[in-house]
Amino acid sequence: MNLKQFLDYDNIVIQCHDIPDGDAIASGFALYQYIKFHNKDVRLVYSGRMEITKPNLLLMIEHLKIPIEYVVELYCKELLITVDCQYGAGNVTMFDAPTVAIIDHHQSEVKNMTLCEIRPYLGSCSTLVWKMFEEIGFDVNLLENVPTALYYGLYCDTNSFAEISHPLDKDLRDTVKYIHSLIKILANSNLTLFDLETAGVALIRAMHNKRDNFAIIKSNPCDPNILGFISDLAMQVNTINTCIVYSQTDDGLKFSVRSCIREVNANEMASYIAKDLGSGGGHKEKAGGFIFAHKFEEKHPNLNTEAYFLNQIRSYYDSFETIYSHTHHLSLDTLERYRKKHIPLGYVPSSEIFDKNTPLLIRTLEGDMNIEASEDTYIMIGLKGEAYPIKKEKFMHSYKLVAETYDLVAEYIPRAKNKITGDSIELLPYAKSCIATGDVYIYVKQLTQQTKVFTAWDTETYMTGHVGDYLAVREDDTSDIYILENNIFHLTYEKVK
Ligand SMILES: [Mn+2]
Repeated sequence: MNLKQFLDYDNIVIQCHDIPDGDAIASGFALYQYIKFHNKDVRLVYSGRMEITKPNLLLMIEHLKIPIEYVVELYCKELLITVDCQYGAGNVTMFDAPTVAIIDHHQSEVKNMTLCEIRPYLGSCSTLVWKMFEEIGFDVNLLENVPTALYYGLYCDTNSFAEISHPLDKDLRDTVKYIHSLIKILANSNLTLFDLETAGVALIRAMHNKRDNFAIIKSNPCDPNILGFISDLAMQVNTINTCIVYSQTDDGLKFSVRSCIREVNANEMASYIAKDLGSGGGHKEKAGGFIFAHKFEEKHPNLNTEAYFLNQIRSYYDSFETIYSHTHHLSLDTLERYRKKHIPLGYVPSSEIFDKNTPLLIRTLEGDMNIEASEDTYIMIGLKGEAYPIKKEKFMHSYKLVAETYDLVAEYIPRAKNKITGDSIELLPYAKSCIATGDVYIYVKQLTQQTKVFTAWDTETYMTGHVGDYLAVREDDTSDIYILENNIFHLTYEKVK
């Protein structure tokens, strides 16, 4: 679906979910301004049990002049668009409409809708609307107050950007022109005095685990961003390395996760905690997630929530092995020898796109990576858009350059950002093709346990290998230990007799 399709209608109502949050209001407002810009009749509404009371949202509506209306009944003449939610779902009041469209970033609950755009991998619906503007070549800056609204929508849905994970979310955050002073006011109007008391009560009940130095804190029901506030405070304690703060909502458990040690990424721990019961994700140090009540009851009918979180975190800590490349010794005779196949890959000499010594942030679907541009550093681009640095000497030894143009189709094309100027470019236009010379040999072992590897390249960030992935080491450099994802391994390597 693209946004121009809405312009076929003259009468449009945009509906946010009940008890709208900053993201629903922002994405609804952005669509409202776009449709208004094209001189159509448009309304922005929400319904449900109660009207908005949160201080930050009231300020947002006032300062950005958002004409959102609270309704209990609705007459929709032509088109109804639900944003940040799906028509027919439990969190949005259902009104009759001749035609319905959906724009959302939650797990899909609807089928067979023609006007429907759902991208559950995005951190906010604001990101989705922003991306849809970009896809039709519409400049979002033409719409008054919309850039600031979208920025704040993403800010709200990702716990102040702390739990941001998809590169498109980061692109919105880094490129949109927002009003800084207003965001600062909104960001500092989150709590009521009652919320402050809720945080205090929760902190008194903190449970601390000595073996792994984590804390579990149950809070009374509260707004999700209070959970982040409580966990940030708990993390200040010297014996707390990771923590989880959670509270009950109408349909499940909302939780926030923090980590300050390099061996545990908070996003990974969040996804482990929610495994099979919901979803979790975010950032290395800050993450969050949700567990559905009905799934929890079905799987753990006799378990209380404290016990569940305690078991899950303990079993998370027991679930992985950690390898520090520079001190680890792998004995090659227990491993199998493989050769790299002759498939064209992309590469970009870092000094051809940025000046020497420029600190760069390479953004890929798998995450951000920090390197420095130099004549000696090349960036390789893999089959799925994964990118990684390689020393020129090693590159020259392992690949030969080929004339064909390099092309890549992937969910996200890797980008490089100059950390000094903030300029960000797609790597694809600069990429050239190369083919392995055939004398790249590695030794591998299939993993039977989750393994975290601190590579020689980056001693601060681990690569995670899951059961079925491969632990690999280069024949010509046995300190270069890393992880190869199962299907990438099979696509790129072949066994040697
Ligand atoms: Mn949202």
